[in-house]
Amino acid sequence: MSITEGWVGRRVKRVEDPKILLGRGRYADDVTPARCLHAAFVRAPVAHALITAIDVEAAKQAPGVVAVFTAGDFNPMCRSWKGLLDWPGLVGGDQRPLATGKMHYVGEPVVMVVAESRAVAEDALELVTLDYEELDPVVDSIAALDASAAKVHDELPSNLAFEGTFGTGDVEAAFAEAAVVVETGISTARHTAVALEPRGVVAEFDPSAKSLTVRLSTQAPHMLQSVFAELLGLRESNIRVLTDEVGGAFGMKAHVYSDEVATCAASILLRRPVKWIQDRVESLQSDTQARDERVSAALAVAADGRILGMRSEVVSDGGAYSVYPRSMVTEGIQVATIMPGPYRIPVYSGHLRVAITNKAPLAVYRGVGHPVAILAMETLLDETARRLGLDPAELRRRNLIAPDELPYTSVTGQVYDSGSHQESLEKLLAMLPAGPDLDKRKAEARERGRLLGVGLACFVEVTAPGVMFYGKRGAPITAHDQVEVRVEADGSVTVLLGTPGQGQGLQTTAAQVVADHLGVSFDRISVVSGDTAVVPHGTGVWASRSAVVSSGAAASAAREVKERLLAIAGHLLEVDPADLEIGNGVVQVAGAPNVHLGVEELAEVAHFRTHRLPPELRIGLSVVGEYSGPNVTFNNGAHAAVVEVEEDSGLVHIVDYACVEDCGVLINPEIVDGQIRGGVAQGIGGALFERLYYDENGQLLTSTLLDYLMPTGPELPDVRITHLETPSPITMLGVKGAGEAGAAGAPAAVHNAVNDALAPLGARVWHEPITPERVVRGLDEAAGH
Ligand code: SMO
Repeated sequence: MSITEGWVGRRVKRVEDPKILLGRGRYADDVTPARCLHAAFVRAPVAHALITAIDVEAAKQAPGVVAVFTAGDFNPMCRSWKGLLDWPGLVGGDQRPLATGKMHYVGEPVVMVVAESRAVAEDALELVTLDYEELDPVVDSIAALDASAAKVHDELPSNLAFEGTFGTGDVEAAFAEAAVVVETGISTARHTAVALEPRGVVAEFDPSAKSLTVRLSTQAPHMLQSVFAELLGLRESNIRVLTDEVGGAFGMKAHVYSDEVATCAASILLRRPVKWIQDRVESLQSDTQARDERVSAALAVAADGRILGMRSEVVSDGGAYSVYPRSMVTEGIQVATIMPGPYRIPVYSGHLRVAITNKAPLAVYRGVGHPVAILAMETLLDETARRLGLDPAELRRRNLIAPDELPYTSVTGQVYDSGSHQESLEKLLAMLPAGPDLDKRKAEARERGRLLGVGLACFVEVTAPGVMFYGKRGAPITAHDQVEVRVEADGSVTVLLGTPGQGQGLQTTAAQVVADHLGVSFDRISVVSGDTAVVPHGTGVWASRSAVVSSGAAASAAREVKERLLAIAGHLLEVDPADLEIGNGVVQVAGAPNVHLGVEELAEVAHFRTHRLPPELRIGLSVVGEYSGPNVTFNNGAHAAVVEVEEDSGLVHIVDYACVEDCGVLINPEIVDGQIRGGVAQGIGGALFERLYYDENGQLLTSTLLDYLMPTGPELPDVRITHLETPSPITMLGVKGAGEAGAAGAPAAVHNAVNDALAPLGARVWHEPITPERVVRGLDEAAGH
């Protein structure tokens, strides 16, 4: 019973924005405690080498330098770490604050200089002499798996971190009976998050209390509280992790980093605050990277276009270390298991190998495997449609899961709880040019020297995974969230989020949910997050989970506070609380609106005039609610790109972008739109621009933003969005995750559009990013030059 205005579903403006827009946001670098020291790192200049000697004496003597640390200083006080989820056979090399014995990738921290200022610390880096003996670099993921390859970690049997096969059924038989077998091979290039705010940490050890306060640009403060305690041997309750604004994270800030642990260790040893703020070169060299995947895949198809079976071969380049705690295999496993997507695929076998190489560690990045899996599947479908002479939309229509098949268990065991797979495609097609109109546009483009193409991509996306995902596999990552809802003495409401709001609008959406479930106005609610000493537990922002899980926790806390308000009001009004209703901050007798009390009056009584209440009444207007979320809930979507390819230069222009997204109940469509647009931009970056280029020696050639191309405003299309709202039957509010969907669908939609443009000339491209050079080469090969 509620007479609320219904804040959920509204395009409420984000409460986070005024602060950020006015330059009052607080990022890691905005806080400098008294007596703070500043750190800089000597990083590995080569990919693979034995460290033979390090001479730090000259650096130590430099004026203003306080300390120079090498591995031996930190190793006795800090445990090594590696991300080993409980996947059979998964191995990884030990990671430490500073390179120990060997250097494993360009950019690995080797020596830490701590000084009175950052400038002094950086200057002193030049005074460190690092001697090393180069080893054979392991750069190519397939060559890395060869028995003759040098080993990245001497203590491991080989460079194979993990091998597994996913899927079920008699794949051989399906291929034997197929009318057509279509095979493709695609690859995506290693890229990285390029957060506007680079990583940064301010560590402050208090030796008297043995407490450590860490201000950190992270998406998982509570996880890092656990991990810092574990690694540094401190009591977890003595560790406080603070994060306010986070200028971009996207999965990249969900791990333990050597340089960040080193900064904490330095503060402990020096008993002074130590700050380290990353620069852009360090970001491109040492942030976790992603999407370094090669996939070959094949479909067995009946003459009418029905898919009979599928197989795939995935080689994932995991880089040098298995990041802690998520490991280096999450992306590869997602690629192999998500590939069947929204299609009815009876049998499937996906074989995955993850290689260890001398590159920066591979980890999760917005979409985690989805962009690659969807690219493999969707390019294969388009190729199949061409082979069968079928319209690509029609081929999809014949294979998409139908409403009456839901819930649907995929061939890799994923349960799609609900969705609108067919409807999404139809709604998308209605947004696109087709038939004679499309033919006309293609002909008109051709007159301008451009090839016009349309590409589709349909997908499902894993969101809000539960404890089975990381917890059951042994990682110190919780899956549930807590939210505290507190009515203050004046009737205003404070909401304390366990999971931090950090740019994705979580504070706004939490306030909308609390407004509805508590029965107060949105404008009376303040939201606090990002301080582990203040807020209840929350696992953090990852896997499109925070709106799903946090909103459940917020709703359950708000409902309990509402019950308490109604009980107090019932006593004061001498009516049965069951006859009361609450909305917009007013409690009234149902059907008798003149008998009412404001929440501020109730709050005043509950705080200061408790003599008016019977002792058995719960007077605390502060409740921590929790929600574990579902095992997993799947969103679905369909994206389309319209591109024009310059025939002479190979340059790709995206002239239109349309998508249909179904993330269940929309808490705030404006915020979801923003999430989709940002994700699409990153997906387009992967499709057309972004590539961390390691040369044959493992040297990173793209360590500035002059070399590492990213899409900017002029390269990005307007994104037209249609929402469908199929509520999840298994989440508390029917909400599904939305944060990664844009990045998931865009690479495939753009890629298919380019190949649709090139196909009339017999050309294709298979590798991302689709650079002009690759397009021209494709056209040249097709023309037989
Ligand atoms: S890439 Mo996400 O933060 O799981």
